[in-house]
Amino acid sequence: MKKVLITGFEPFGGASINPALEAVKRLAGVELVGGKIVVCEVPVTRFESIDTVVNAIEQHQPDYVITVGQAAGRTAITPERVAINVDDFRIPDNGGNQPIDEPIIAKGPDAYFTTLPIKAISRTLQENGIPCQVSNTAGTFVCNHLFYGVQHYLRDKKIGHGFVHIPLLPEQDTLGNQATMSLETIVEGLRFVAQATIDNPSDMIIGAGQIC
Ligand code: PCA
Repeated sequence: MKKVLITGFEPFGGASINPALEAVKRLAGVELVGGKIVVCEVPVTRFESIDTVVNAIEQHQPDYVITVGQAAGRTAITPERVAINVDDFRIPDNGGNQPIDEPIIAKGPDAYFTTLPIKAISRTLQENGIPCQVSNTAGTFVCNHLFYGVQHYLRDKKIGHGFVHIPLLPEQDTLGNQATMSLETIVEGLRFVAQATIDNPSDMIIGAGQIC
């Protein structure tokens, strides 16, 4: 029986809702084939976000960790390929921090790749009718910060981890011109992300590259 820790960020930037938090509330305790989901809520604050997830990892001792955040403008569930060692915040985080071009870990490697099977995950969701594509940037705000920090903590441990961005919920699209996804589809999609992670100890070799 594998344990999958899925984490969701609280609202940020003056918003009252974050689909990541809404989704993890519904995923708490959900059974998978050969596994079970545990969850935790994460503050949108640099360093505190990493500490929160590291504490949850030490408490739950999961086999896999899937950190999740919202990405306005995304039209699909997007497993991230890479985390980079830089904080360049366009807006302050929930602690009022707004670093510009600061490393997350001084003298850390420039980047860490995901250790989740993102190609197999994308195929699984697509086959189940849920829009999904690999993303090659998690931005430079708290989502990338958490992705990098947790990868750094896990660098010598046998626990798979990756970050997944999800679209806005329909109720967040107050101007009616943004891409959205229903909470039901996001929850179902994240359940498939967890199941595909358990089912694919090594990733599939499937092209998912992009040409700029
Ligand atoms: N999205 C932000 C931070 C928290 C969240 O849900 C980001 O993409 O960095």
